[in-house]
Amino acid sequence: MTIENVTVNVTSPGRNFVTLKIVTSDGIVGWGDATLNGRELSVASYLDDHLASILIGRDEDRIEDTWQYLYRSPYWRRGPVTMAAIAAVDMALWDIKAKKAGVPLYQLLGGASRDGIRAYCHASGGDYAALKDAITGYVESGFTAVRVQTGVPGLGQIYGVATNKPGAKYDYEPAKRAADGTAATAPTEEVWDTNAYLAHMPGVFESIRADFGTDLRILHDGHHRMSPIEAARFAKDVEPYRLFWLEDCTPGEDQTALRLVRQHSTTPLAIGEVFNTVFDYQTLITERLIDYVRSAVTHTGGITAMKKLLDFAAIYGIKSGIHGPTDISPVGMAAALHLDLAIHNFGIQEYMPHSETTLDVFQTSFTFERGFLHPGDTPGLGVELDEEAASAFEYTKAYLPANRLTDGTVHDW
Ligand code: GCO
Ligand code: MG
Repeated sequence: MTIENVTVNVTSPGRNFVTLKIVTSDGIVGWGDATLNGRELSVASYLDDHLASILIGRDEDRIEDTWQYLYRSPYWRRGPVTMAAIAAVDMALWDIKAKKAGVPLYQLLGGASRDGIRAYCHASGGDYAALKDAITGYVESGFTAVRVQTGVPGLGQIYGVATNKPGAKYDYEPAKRAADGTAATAPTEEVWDTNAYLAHMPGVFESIRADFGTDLRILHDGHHRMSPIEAARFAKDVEPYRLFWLEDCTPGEDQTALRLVRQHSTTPLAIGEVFNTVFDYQTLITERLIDYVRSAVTHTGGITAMKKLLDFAAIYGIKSGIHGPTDISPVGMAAALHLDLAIHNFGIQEYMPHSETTLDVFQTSFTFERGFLHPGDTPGLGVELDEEAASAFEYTKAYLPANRLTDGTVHDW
């Protein structure tokens, strides 16, 4: 059989998503996530304008060959747009292969290596009282691992901290529309002060340990904002609070920056959500500078590439921590869960539940119970996009915020 039809769906049920649909000549449908937060239409164009016609007539079973063809044959390689487009094709082909075999995808990846996938959620609050309230809510709902982000005295709204009042909802949305819900025209800007942050955070972790004990897994995201020496000091300062990981402490493109952090501390390090190939990790993995690989299946070329990356990491004792915010669609999330269940070097899975509006459009078979996720046993990835429901939600431009230091200097993400 061959690939007969390739279409790109752009929809915005609460937030923007780009989904690839591949249909084979015998009518099997495969779905792939191509959502690149704040740059969605670039990937939609890459798929529509450059890849769709190449795929028509190809044998849908030749997943490895198709991946290599899409990655190696063009003159231009890598980059988030290209790798998100390749990821969507790859996921859709694995979805088709598993549907044809009549098994959930994890069976084709070697079968389950565990019964459930430990998930971490996002708890945040403008001050410690709100953060504590959020953590308490998540612990009571069964989470055994919590990412904590909080406001810093003297600074206003900070990325990763919910604006919602405590007791309502503790998550934040990683991209912003205009205040009235219509399309944004530019990113909002936030003010950042690394010194104030470094002075404030150790006390927050101390309070969390005092209030929640030693069992709770605590994670924290630095969002690439520290210099190498600042990150080294921070990682050392928070050692007594035994973080599960410190994520993205330095800018992602400088792999050697983490050498300095590693020399000074035993706080476990995670990085990679902005990476898109195994080459972004070459130094980090071979020199054992990190403990967790944070890539998204959606931004790293799909299941084929992610499996190889994680197998490479396994040789060095490095585990997975696959990216799972709301800007990864339920299709991309399902791809992560099948990998999580199958690989041996699973670490933890990020889980930021999608809104009900999103889940009305994407029908999912994955489950979450008492802190653990499972992809379900529906053949394929286990997610179907309801195109009719999706058509009611028009694409609405939204941006991740930018940030500047207190003197107005543009700062790192
Ligand atoms: C995380 C993140 C996200 C990203 C977002 C970018 O989940 O760890 O840092 O909030 O910033 O996915 O699109
Ligand atoms: Mg992150």
